[in-house]
Amino acid sequence: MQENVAGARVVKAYVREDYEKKRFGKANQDLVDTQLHILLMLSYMTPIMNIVLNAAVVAVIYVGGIRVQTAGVTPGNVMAAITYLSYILNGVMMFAMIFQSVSRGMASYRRIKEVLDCEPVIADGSAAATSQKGRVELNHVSFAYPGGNGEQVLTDVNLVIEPGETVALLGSTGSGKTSLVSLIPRFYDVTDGEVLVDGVNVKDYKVSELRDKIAIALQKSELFSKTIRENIKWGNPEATDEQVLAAAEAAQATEFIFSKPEGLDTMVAEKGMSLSGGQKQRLAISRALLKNAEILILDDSTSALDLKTEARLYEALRTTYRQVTKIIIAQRIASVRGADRIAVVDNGRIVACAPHEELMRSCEIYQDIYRSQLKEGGEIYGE
Ligand code: TTP
Ligand code: MG
Repeated sequence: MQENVAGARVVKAYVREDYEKKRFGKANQDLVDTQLHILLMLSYMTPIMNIVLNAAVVAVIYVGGIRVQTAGVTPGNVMAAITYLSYILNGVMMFAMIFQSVSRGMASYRRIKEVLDCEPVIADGSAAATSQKGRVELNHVSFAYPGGNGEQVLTDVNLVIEPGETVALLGSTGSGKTSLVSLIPRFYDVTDGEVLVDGVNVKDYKVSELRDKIAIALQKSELFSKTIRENIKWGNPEATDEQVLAAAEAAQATEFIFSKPEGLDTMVAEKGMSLSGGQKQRLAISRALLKNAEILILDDSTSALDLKTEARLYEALRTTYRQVTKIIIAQRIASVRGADRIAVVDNGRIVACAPHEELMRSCEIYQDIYRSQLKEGGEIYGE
């Protein structure tokens, strides 16, 4: 149900209504079958119990009748025996009912306990504060997703990013860029090697302290059904309106915000449905900038912006947020050629990490990407 309601547009676009109806019907039928099976079993139980009870009563009357005639038992005794017998059998029947409830309860209890007992894998450490601000270091990092098929996503990654530096991650889709940056705020723990932020292993930080240092705009921007102002202030609830506007300005979002009649008070529909892809991305970047963290991570956050807007955004980052360490993931060379260094990610490895000009001279993969993008649109230089 939920999938179909949320994905209504896709279902309609691909004219899969009938297919989805059948799928839903099948799921429903499964439920009906199971319930029917249980009810059928239960409905056998009552008559069987009744037959047993009444057969027992008949037996008592039969045996009691003979005894009344031959052994001097009184009819009152036989009646009493019948009453006791039905009490006992009623008790047994009740017990069967309770047993059924208890076994259901036990099954539910086991499932609930599983959730309650679940220990968070990412536990707090106890690191002392350091004087460094915004240094990121990855030492021989290897990583595979927990619960995955054990496939190595990152292999022996080494990367040092100095405070204030802008490093871009460039690589084909699925090469592991998102996975690499999600190790920095410790969304996952590395399988091998270590990740250091400001010289301290991320495992030694209190998780909330570590994440306070990092602002991240995710690849798929999450917006809430609130006003634009509240959505941006998510990054820093205490921010004033001026700070909100400054962040939006740097993210090149003010223009579209003020083209709306209600400006910052414009309501955003659920999941940002009322905004275009690029508008959503710019709000997500505004939110990340407002957090004012030491490290800023933009995961493919400008993919829906045109090159001019993107260039203005990076210019603002360079000037206004000069001291912030910036890690920028992008697909287009035009987006990242101004970065201090570009790390080329290929199949879970960093194959080269240098400024644009040097990569153009020495890195074959980079040259390949450059050529393919030049062919597609010739927009390599942005402006
Ligand atoms: P990503 O790190 O998501 O690759 P990417 O960010 O470079 O790709 P894109 O440009 O499209 O954003 O994925 C690397 C591999 O990890 C990929 O094979 C899929 C796998 N993976 C998981 O198994 N679980 C996950 O939660 C994610 C995000 C990726
Ligand atoms: Mg990604």
